[in-house]
Amino acid sequence: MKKSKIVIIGTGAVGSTTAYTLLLRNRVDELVLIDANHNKAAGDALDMNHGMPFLGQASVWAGTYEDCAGADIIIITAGAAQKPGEPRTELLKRNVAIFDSIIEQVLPYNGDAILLIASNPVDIMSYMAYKKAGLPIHRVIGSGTLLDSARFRYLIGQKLDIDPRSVHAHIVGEHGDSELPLWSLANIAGSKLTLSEEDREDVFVNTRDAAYQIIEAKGATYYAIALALDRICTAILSDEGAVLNVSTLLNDYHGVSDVYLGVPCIVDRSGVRQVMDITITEQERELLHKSADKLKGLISTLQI
Ligand code: 6V0
Repeated sequence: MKKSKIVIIGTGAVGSTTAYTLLLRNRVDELVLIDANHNKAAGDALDMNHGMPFLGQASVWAGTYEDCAGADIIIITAGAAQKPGEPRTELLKRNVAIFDSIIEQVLPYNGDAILLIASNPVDIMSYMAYKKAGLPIHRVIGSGTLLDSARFRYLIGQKLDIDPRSVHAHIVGEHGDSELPLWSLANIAGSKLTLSEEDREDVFVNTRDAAYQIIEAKGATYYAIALALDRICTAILSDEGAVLNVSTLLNDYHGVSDVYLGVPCIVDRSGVRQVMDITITEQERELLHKSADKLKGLISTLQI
């Protein structure tokens, strides 16, 4: 059987937690950690290898771009941290430069892998990676609103005392401030949610602002995003055809085109096999357009 190989570029809080999650869940045979700070990646690899007597058989090492050869999935979680007082648009420009250089270094060794982007702003970085790499759309995937949808489902589950795995609900649009809840589709076993307007507002605000709350409390968010990335990798490696709210390039999706946004997609071994055709309300459509326009405005400030 072909061994599965995943490369993680950027082994900070998100990258290293994702690596650990993939190992714990036995998802991967070969795991390569690449970071501009090679010592950090080497330390992480050593630390994880010391857990092998408790885990089983997986090879983990701190590598170089040559090690991208033969990888099934290349996850990019590298990013510059915001400097005090630095505007987001400046941070965006620095992150675009980092992505430029990463993709330039990956492509000579692997043009066949699926690129899975988590670095923020994830929808713009995914669009940028798609444009830069020249790979088919279905093989450049952003983590999108999968994490936001998980937060949403968890919070709805808390309100109704229902297991979040039994809550079907979607956040779409930007992974960020302009995202929107699709209340019109939210259901539990096909039944509409019995939540008051007040509860809905509370659930959505806490979903949208979750990252701010966690960063305020401990500086970074990494456990739930690591599980979300693991979920996407599993859907790909096991050829699942799972419906996940990942970020993909939209083409006349409720009138939105030429921007990456998180929407329900069917994910399998090919990557994003298909964007789900869903029915949304006029109000949801308007909010989706606003989210797209915001990202397009930011993209227009970049040289892509
Ligand atoms: P971090 O802990 O600062 O790690 C970033 C890592 O990237 C560091 O180890 C750097 O050394 C490394 N790095 C920087 N430049 C390069 C380069 N050119 N090549 C290789 N490595 C490089 O950040 P953290 O891990 O907390 O976050 C990483 C990214 O994920 C950020 O952009 C976050 O905003 C983003 N997140 C995205 C989420 C999502 O839902 N998509 C969720 C959480 C965080």
